[in-house]
Amino acid sequence: MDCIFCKIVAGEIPSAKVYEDDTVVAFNDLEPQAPVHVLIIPKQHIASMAEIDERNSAVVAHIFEVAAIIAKEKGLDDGFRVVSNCGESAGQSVKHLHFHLMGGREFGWPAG
Ligand code: DGP
Repeated sequence: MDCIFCKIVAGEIPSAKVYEDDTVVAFNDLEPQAPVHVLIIPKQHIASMAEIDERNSAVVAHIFEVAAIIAKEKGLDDGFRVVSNCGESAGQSVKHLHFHLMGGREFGWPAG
């Protein structure tokens, strides 16, 4: 499968990893939109949030546990944002489920 994030999981493409365990990996985003911008992804290929169901939803819960760990490690005590773009109109460019963990600046709402 020609998936950039599967290649990062496999170590075929280098990344600046900040966390890894049996089911997920987290690494710095190549085009950071905030002082802290980490992508947290499942090692298993899941195309997007639209493919989450009762068989694979445990990994999403785990990703949120990992997000809290990384946010603490990065000192994001004032707050942070976690976003998953799903589908073209939401701006998803990589078709492997990922959550953007961003912090270190003020964020507007609603997101544009
Ligand atoms: P999205 O647009 O929500 O699908 O986010 C995809 C993000 O992935 C985008 O912020 C840039 C990042 N990205 C794309 N290719 C690579 C890569 O090869 N390495 C890293 N670290 N990030 C990447």
